[in-house]
Amino acid sequence: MTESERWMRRALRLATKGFTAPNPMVGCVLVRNGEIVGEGYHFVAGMPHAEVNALQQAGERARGATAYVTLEPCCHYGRTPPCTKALIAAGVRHVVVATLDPDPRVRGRGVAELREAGLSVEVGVLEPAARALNRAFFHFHETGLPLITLKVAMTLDGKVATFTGDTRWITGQKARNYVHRLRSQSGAVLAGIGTVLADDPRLDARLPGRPSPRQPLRVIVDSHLRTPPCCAAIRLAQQNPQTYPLLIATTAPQPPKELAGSGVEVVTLPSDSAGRVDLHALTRLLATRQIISVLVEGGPTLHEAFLKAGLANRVLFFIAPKLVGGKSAPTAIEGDGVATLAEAWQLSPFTVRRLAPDIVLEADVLPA
Ligand code: AOF
Ligand code: ZN
Repeated sequence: MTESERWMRRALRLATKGFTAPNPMVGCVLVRNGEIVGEGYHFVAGMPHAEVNALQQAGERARGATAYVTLEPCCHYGRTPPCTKALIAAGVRHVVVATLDPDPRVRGRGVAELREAGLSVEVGVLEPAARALNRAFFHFHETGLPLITLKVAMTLDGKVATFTGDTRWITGQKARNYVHRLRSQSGAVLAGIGTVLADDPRLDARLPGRPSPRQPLRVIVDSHLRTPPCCAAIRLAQQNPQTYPLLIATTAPQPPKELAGSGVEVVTLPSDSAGRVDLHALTRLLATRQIISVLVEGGPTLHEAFLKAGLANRVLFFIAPKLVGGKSAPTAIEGDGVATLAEAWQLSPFTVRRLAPDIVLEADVLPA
């Protein structure tokens, strides 16, 4: 590993501390004479960028330093001023960038501006890792759609509930904490009406040791508006609609009176051929709201509908070392399924992570 790669690896690690959607996670390390003089990361959208935090820590010591940044420094006025100007003003001499920024407001112009100001810029150090870190951000700016992940928590025999409907809990504490972290990093968390009626989920992010983590947009896919007005997800929105926004996606033309003024947004969307919410229309709607990643938390009918619509990009299966059996106990993916193995949704090879006692399997859904 070269010296540049070592510093970049440190910057990548720092970046993962952020909860930045719809912004990318970015880390920055400032090095002078082989020593770190400042480092920082982007914590949450609307707050200063990684470079600005690192520069603030370095103060005068940034003069003549090399900046290792996991993403091309921005050159636009967004929620915050451009990082290029801050780096130039601080007297940074060299900038090492892992990958260019796909945001149309930047796209190479950040690097060009730094070079015009006389800084030397190197691009491409640990690029694959930097792209993987912000996969949703790249996916969104390259396709115009959010990255959609199907999340399942199941027993080893593929059940997501017992035959009586018991679901609490299938996986252990570590796996559940991990899911809350994912929720906090996701643009939106989705659940189908079946799951809302069966489990009454809050769909918020709760992180141990963090009293007010960033919250995703919560979405209930409810074709015929059966969401009970007193369910936990709605109560949360009523208490604090700014922090806990809730959107109900339906095909029903008229939102019921009970929901008016409750802090819940009801959106009527076109229906698919089965009379359910058209998931393409829903995905496009989320994209217009700058939702770059969506965690679909079930249930099994909604998961199958996302696969059938060709919209699911990846699957994340938490598998608990438990067996529950029961031919009527629901499994991870339901709907009608496919008739033959030739029609099966093909996945990439798994990556495996242990969150004892559970395991997590992750794979991409390959295009049909
Ligand atoms: C950087 N460093 O740490 C981040 C960058 O609304 P704003 O002002 O926060 O701008 C968001 C855009 O800035 C985002 O889409 C991406 O292009 C860039 N993010 N750039 O130089 C950072 N988070
Ligand atoms: Zn910036």
